[in-house]
Amino acid sequence: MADDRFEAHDYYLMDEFLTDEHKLIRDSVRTWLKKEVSPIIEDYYERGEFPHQIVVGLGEHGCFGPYIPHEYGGAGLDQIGYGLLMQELERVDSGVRSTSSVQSSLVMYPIYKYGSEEQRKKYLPKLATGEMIGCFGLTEPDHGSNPGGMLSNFKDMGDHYLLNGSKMWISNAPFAHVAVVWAKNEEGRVHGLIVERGMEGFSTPEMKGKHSLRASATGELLFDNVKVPKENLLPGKSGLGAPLSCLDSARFGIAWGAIGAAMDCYDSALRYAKERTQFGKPIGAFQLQQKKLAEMITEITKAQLLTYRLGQLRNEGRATSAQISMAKRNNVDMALKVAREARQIHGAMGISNEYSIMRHMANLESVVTYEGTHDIHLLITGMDITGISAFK
Ligand code: TGC
Ligand code: FAD
Repeated sequence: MADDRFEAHDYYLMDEFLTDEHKLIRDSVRTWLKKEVSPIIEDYYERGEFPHQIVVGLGEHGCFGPYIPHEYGGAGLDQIGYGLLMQELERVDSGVRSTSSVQSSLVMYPIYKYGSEEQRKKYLPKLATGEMIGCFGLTEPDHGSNPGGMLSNFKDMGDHYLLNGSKMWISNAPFAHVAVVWAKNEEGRVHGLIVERGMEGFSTPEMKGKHSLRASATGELLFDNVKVPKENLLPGKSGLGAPLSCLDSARFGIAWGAIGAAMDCYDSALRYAKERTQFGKPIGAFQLQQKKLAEMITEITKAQLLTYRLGQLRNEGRATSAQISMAKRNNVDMALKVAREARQIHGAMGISNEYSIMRHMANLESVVTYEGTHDIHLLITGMDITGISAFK
């Protein structure tokens, strides 16, 4: 995507709902991404590497802890401002948005919400600038959709905790300085622990061979009798609800991010349909291509409306977890469908790395699975409307 010609599409004039601050932060990160990230992202994706040089810029544009208060180094934005940042990042690459989601909602948020004042002061300002990178360990080799079955555990040894177990599929793990790790105590209650790189018995091997999210690093977290200082336990909340509440915040960001990926695919397909000629006409003149484009912008617009309203509810503290699940599920599914249609409009060029479409499509296969799969979010809606859990 060396030549980033993206133009945003706002079919229902949603910009009129945004404040000047919203537009300023969105436009500023968009300009930076076009200049600094779009030209390099394809290359990093192909090499399967995270572009570390963008970390400082992500911090400067408020992408680490967008809604964390200024006093802890965050950008102090509302939920719609946070959502707009995620939309812009994922417009360029889901892996870039992932890095920001994990740092913001899965590392900074639990430390801010459930950490002690000492933990907030120690970690949050460095995480906000990117001087420190974090990761979030919930998933285990045998416990993905069912994190409540986790086996990672810790014992109280008097002056420290002893942590054992393993986590898998952890974004940012290979280079993270800190990990927020969820493990059970001797009574089987889930707690969050801050584990730091360098602690004896803690390792983070990288997972290779991904065909998706290649510009984001993924790894394991292995704990072999790791001595964790007692002051590293998050004191504010225990139980599975603690990590799941962090997921609410990250899933909300993904709902916005997926719109960004869809907008990029649609924008590229619309331009291509007007420029590419077959049978003596632009392909955009054919009804079949118009149908695809019209359905894409309809679905993008519906997702924008759903997500903006969810942002309002989040700002008022009224959004439910089930509402967030609906938006995450709908928008990622929508983005995948838009990506597939956009690829077809580009014909053979759609599979080329001259366009971002195949990269978005492959990335979205991770996004539709992580932070709760497509099926799990449907079952959360089912449980919410019937009052009956299909999980147990
Ligand atoms: P269940 O019995 O329903 O709930 C256990 C306790 O948790 C509470 N709870 C929530 N609290 C806050 N927010 C939510 N979203 C919550 N959902 C449930 C619930 O009230 C209960 O509290 P209490 O006090 O009664 O104990 O739990 P369950 O074992 O039946 O499982 C429910 C299920 C399947 C919905 C849940 O476990 C789930 O969401 N599974 C999906 C797992 C998942 O999303 N993993 C994500 C890992 S992190 C990740 O993917 C990062 S990708 C990062 C990137 O690169 O962007
Ligand atoms: P499984 O739970 O084994 O599910 C397999 C299939 O069974 C799915 O289709 C699922 O929908 C279906 N299924 C499962 N249970 C049910 C049910 N009750 N009813 C109907 N169908 C069901 N995790 C972290 O903790 N931190 C991270 O930073 C992180 N980053 C990730 C990055 C990437 C690139 C990827 C791919 C994953 C990441 N994950 C992370 C893990 C992710 O959250 C899990 O992959 C996800 O929760 C699904 O778990 P699983 O892969 O074990 O699938």
